[in-house]
Amino acid sequence: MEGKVVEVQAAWREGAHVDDAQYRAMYEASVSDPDAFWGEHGKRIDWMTPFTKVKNTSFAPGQVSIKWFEDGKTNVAYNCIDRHLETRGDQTAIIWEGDNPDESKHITYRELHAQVCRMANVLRNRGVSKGDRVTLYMPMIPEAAYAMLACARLGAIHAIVFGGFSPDSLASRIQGCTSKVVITADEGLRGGRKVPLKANVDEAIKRLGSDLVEHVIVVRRTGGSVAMEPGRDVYYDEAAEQVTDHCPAEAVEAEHPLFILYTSGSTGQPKGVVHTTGGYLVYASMTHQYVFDYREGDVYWCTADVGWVTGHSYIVYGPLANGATTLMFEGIPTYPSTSRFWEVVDKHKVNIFYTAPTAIRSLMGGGEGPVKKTSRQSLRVLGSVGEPINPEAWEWYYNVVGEQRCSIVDTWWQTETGGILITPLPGATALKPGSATRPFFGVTPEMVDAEGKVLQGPCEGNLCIADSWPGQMRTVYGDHERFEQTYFSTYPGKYFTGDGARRDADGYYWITGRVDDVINVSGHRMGTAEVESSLVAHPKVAEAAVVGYPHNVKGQGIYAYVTLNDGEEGDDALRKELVTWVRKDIGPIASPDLIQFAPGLPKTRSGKIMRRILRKIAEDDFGSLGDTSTLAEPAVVDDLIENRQNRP
Ligand code: 6R9
Repeated sequence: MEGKVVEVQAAWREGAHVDDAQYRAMYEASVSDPDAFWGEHGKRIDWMTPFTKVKNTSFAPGQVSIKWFEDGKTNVAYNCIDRHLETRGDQTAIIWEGDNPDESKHITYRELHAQVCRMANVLRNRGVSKGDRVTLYMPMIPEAAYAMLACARLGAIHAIVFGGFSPDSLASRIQGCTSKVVITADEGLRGGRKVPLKANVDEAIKRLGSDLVEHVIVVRRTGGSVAMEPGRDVYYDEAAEQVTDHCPAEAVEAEHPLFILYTSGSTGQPKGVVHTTGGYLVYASMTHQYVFDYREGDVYWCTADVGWVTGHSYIVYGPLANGATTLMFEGIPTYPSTSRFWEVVDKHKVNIFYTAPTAIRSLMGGGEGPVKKTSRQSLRVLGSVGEPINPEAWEWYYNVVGEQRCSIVDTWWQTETGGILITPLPGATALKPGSATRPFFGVTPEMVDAEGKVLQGPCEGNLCIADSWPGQMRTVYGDHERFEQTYFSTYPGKYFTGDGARRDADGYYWITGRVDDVINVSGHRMGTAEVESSLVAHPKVAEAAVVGYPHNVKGQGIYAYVTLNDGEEGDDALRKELVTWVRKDIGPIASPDLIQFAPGLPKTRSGKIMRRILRKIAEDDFGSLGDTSTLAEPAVVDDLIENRQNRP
């Protein structure tokens, strides 16, 4: 094989779900006859009405339509809870580890059932029924999972908004899916600091300026005092006392929406990605089992937040559908110390650990000491997700955290894909540091050049997927045309991921990052257009262009070029003001890292900003600007280089 290879260890193969030969045989079967393959694996979940049709999908221009198991009926909460009660009612479903290391609790499947039924009844008493949208703006507490599953139980559609988003961002998402009910907490707690969730909800509702939101359900987390609007707001514990812990799970069609999750793209406002019931759950549970080589009795921990897709598929739905014990962590990797992750691993004897490269890189900065003082003997599989993992971070994860004993799964996927698409399998795949390796069952990657020509063999190009898989998003909420336009029009007949990749001689994929105007900051997606529109909304700003640049810890940082209105002075005070402005407007994850005041931006004669040049200057790589002959005013480039902000 080409390049550095870490072979599958005998210990990883022992007891694993598949070895290399089995992977190859199953992969071949999955792509040569998807109906037969998924017809079989579709039965891994329980159906109230069994399906007879399996795959009915089209990527054809103008008629994109994706349906899986369409005549079956099931319920996601039933599959994640009820079906386990007989065999594992007393097994821990969720281990909750609080921000404060002295706080943790175990919730059994039986307790989970009672809690979810209660939450469902509280929702039902407030008029929530099948198809209604419910917005969740929650900290990482068990009630977040209860709320997700309670919606699923009723056939209601949850739309989670990450707790780090601003009131404005929250307002536009509540509006986007017209939620009449919002579930939140008084305050969140992260790294010892309080997050004013309820106050943000109040502010968001004020900005909506309508009576769209009829009910706000407030879980008491810190007990901090918050304003409660009579008739609209209710404390969850008080409402829960009024209802029973019995609530039937509603059988819904396989294609009934399970959730909406907003995500950034290269243009416009965030899109509401829609995932449905049957195919999503089959895919989330199957990938969870095979990718992490999940085994009966394992303690599994994914450090994501439920506000992101990773939290949906790999904290809640995949693991619980598999009857696993899933750990939910409220805190951050560096509180109270940089040993926290590993202390939690030891405390709860975690076997499978799944985190993001940005967390690994930030902990790497603290050296081996904080890791070495913990045991980590329980660990068997280490996962990575969210952005390309650089080989140095991979090696550190493998050598220091896993002591060369644990397999590493670098899992490539997206909000849109519902579950993992390209990944090693622990017992099957020889690893290459920095490569997401090979496609999961049923996934057909295709590399195309800029003209859409399909490339063969080793190559570099744009990553597409040729055919549908069960976990794929079905539409953009309320805008199917935008769905087709965004994902199926660049290379007609294919799903375009927005990522660039390299395929090596062994058929391994190396994701190189986004090829569109999306930047990836600490594993979080940000559209450059969103940050730009926030900046230009500032009264002193005339124009703005935002690009990503390499950042040691975050992967990419946000670099903003800002042109001020005539007469305005660009100084450090204004830089600070603009950072605060964007934080308030979108949320802390959108804060620009570097701001360069620019008298002019490089534009073509037709007025298009040449981002390629801006990216190069932000990368401090202006020796190779390429062709600048089409610029309207070539002189602006000299000024940009002269005043660049990213200097070693
Ligand atoms: C699950 C998730 C998706 C984008 C995706 C890609 C990047 C995610 C990656 C990876 C390289 C990996 N990405 N995992 N790049 N290797 N293992 O992160 O979803 O927030 O929608 O982001 O993240 O660029 O297109 P989402």
